[in-house]
Amino acid sequence: MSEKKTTSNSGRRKQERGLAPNGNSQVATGGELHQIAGGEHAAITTNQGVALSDNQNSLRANPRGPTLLEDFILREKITHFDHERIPERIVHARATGAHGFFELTASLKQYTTARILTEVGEKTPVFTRISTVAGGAGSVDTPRDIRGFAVKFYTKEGNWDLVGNNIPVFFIQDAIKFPDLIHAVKMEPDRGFPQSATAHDTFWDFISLTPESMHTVMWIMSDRTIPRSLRMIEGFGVHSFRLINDAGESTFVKFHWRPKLGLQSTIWDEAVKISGADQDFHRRDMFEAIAAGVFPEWEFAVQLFTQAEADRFPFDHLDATKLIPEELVPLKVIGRMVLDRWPNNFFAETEQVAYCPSHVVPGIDFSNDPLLQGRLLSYHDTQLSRLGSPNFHQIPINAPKCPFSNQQRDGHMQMEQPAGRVAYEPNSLSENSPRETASGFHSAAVTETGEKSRIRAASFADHYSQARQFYLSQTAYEQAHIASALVFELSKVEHLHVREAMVGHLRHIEEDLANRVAAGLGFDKMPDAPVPAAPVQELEPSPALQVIGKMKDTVMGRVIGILIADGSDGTVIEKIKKAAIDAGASVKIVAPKVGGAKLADGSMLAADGQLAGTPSVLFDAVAVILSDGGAKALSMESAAIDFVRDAFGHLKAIAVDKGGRAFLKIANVGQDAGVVDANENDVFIAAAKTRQWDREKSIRTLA
Ligand code: HDE
Repeated sequence: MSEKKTTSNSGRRKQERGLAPNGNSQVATGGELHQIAGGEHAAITTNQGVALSDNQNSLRANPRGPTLLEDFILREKITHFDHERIPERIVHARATGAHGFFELTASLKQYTTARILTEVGEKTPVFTRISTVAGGAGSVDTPRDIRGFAVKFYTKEGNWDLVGNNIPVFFIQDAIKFPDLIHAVKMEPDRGFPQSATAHDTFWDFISLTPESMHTVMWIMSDRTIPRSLRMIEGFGVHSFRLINDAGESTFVKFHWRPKLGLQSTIWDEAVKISGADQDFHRRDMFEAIAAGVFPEWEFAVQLFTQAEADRFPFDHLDATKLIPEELVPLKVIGRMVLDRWPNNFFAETEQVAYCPSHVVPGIDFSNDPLLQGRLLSYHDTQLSRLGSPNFHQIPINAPKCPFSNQQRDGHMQMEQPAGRVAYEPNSLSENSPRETASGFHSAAVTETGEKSRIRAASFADHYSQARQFYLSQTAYEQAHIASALVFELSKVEHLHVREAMVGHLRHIEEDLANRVAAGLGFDKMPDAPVPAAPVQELEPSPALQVIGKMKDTVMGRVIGILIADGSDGTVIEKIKKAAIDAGASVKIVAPKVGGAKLADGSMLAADGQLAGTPSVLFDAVAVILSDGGAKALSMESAAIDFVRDAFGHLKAIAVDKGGRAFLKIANVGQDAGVVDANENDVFIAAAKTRQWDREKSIRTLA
């Protein structure tokens, strides 16, 4: 074949369009810098540093002939691409992460030597990852699920990972049950569905046979598992940990995160619709908040207690299915965390970050909670398989920001090149190799006695008392949501005996709850309750366990959507917008066309969202500002009808002008105290701070 360069037909066509045959605006050769639109660019190279002259065409025997195996450029690019994915986390695969800082506001010097808890005013960098549990990495943000709340503190004394959840209790008491729990909740192995849902047979079958799960079941059926925003969830370390002071004394501690914006949840029907409208609802919300400089913030608080106090609790604090009510051991706020920087690269940071509960610093230690003890093994093991090397700590997101050094060597993807002949300790050959330090990590000196056995402590036997306490602590609205969630979930369970077994457990929690769920499931007789392992205790209700009770009287962090159309009154829109922004909310304009609407005064107002793609589920409250003509035009738009119906159905405040009110009528939407005059901005903002809870009974049958 001739060596002569040929130009293909497509090459000729590109040349006619002013492009080089390879598609670039100018040909780059031999690694020199070349010009394409946008300025000077370094030469694109292979991973060996060889500059590419053509990144658009593979090497072919002739322009229409077979591709040659010789093409190392093609092979390198495709092979790297083939290996781009690493195993996703078996749980907590779907997540949002951000950088920020932790600042201590009150010292715990009396209790611990951990510098991060003693140096008031010191700022420690953090990377926080908030996740769902059951779904895969590409699943939606808003299923009913627990949220993982993992914080890596890059302290001056090493990395401390506090790997918690947005719920203070867990399903099981012993780590050995975790693989079964997760296999039960994940998609069923024969059919590969459902993705990211507890509403299926295998989950409820396992739960119905695991009475210790009942407390967590109450939490997951509550609105805590359908949060409005990741900025509006609490976080809990769940287990008891120990703090150790300079005298070697230890104090038990539970860790808490409390959101500055208060707690807020969605309505179940709303969460379902958000999943369709914006799969990335929570990730986008966090991204937008950080981009706007409205940084997500949490208070950090501790509950501190001694062994003697723990001995008086009506439960065992080593049992992760139990919480310590705030009324029993008050929370002491000691710091705050602010997330102020979005990662540069999702994979490098949010995906590769490796949390391990075993990462603690001197002054912090573990309790004997058998669930925690199992986790101390699991996470490191998981990282070895996911990140593929014992050197995962060298990945920038995982590397401590303080000096670290030891005699561990080699392994896959070793980035360090330690010099010298000494790779052991102790040694006498090196003058500067790392040595032990007296102030280094010490475990709490605890005496352990007793017989080795596979026996659960009798103090772990009470499975219903705190479940009952949680249910009775809720407002009537929240109780109705719990009952309705149970009816929804169990209605998806095909096996009647599983539904019955669950209702049997509910009878120990609260007979009225069991009755409501049984009625919702259409039972004609009440199933028997199982024999409890320990009698149910009557515990004082704890209002701190509510969501509604912990909503803040604010619209900060909330979004108000204003639906407009051609002919809308710009003055009214502007006033609502100003009132909302002054109160700390953000505002989005929704119109039938993204280019905007022509207002009554003839000016154009651009939209932030096009009506069909921006339903009201994306907002906390809405305003409907329409001319009579606009209302009429929108009466033909199902997206507009759904907009107002859903806003009403999801108990949101709605501000309307004359046209807006007419449109509600067309859409057959009722009027109540939450539907306010668009000119009464204060009334609207006040209504937007909450949900119209009383409306719910008039529009939805709850269990
Ligand atoms: Fe986890 N858990 N877990 N877990 N967990 C993982 O580790 C495990 C438990 C939690 O954003 C895995 O790196 C066992 C309780 C969070 O990267 C894995 C047991 C709590 C995250 C693992 C538990 C959690 C994980 C999967 C029972 C709240 C995400 C990927 C003993 C206190 C961290 C990974 C992130 C992730 C094991 C129970 C929270 C498989 C064996 C209780 C927030 O190692």
